[in-house]
Amino acid sequence: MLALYHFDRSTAAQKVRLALAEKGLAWESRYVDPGLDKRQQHDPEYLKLNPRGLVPTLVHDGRVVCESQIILEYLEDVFPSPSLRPADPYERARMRLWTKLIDEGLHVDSRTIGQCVAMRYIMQGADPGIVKLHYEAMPDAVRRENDLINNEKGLDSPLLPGAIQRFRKVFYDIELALAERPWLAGDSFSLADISHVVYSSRMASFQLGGLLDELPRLRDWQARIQARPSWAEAVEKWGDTSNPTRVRRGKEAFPKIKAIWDAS
Ligand SMILES: N[C@@H](CCC(=O)N[C@@H](CS)C(=O)NCC(=O)O)C(=O)O
Repeated sequence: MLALYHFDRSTAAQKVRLALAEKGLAWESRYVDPGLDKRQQHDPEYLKLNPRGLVPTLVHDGRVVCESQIILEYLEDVFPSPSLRPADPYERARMRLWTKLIDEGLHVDSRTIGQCVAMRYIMQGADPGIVKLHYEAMPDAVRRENDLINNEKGLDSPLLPGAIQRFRKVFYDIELALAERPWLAGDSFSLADISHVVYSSRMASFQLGGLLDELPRLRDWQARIQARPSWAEAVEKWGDTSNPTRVRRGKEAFPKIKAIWDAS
């Protein structure tokens, strides 16, 4: 039996749900509510499964697997068909060069952008005592320190330009790769595509999709993935919600983010 601890808009959870949907696997949902009034990711019982207090966590026949990129590979090893890893070892290596980027910083960069653009306003609007409790309980020190800087400085955060520059570089690399082949790792849709598309699509939910207008192949690739049945099942059904704060603050932030992007 497969159970997934996750929440709706989490990019890391979206990846795993996409892989599960592509493979047609049945799974039980264990929803972890990250709302400031619940913070279920910090529940002691959940921390026993995932000591970093993050989603997703997969439990397969009682065995716990954390970290979305590791979960993707685990699912591939245990449920190899249909395959989301190229058969050719060279293409497989190429796939892993792409997926490696996520844990080298891209996921953290995505959080920085979201926090500076919109999430800081949610924190600012909340009861300061609850926000304090939230950060005191957060086990991941890097995430906590980044958030505190980003919440305070917003679009002037020293962490923001680097995050945007790194995304711009990866998106341009994707554009170049797609000039030669239909999918990131080669001829077949793979974990590389799943791992990256959740970040490019997240740009739109922060009203930053316009940054991608200059990348037509990336846009086409994203549209091809979003047309797959797995997207409706794994992402849309759960709601990659563009809530009013994200929409309003994203629109306000766009000119400044675009200026950093253009200067990169
Ligand atoms: N490296 C981890 C990152 C997971 C992660 O950042 N999860 C976020 C949602 S995308 C989360 O649980 N956030 C809750 C929090 O920060 O308290 C993975 O890939 O699984």
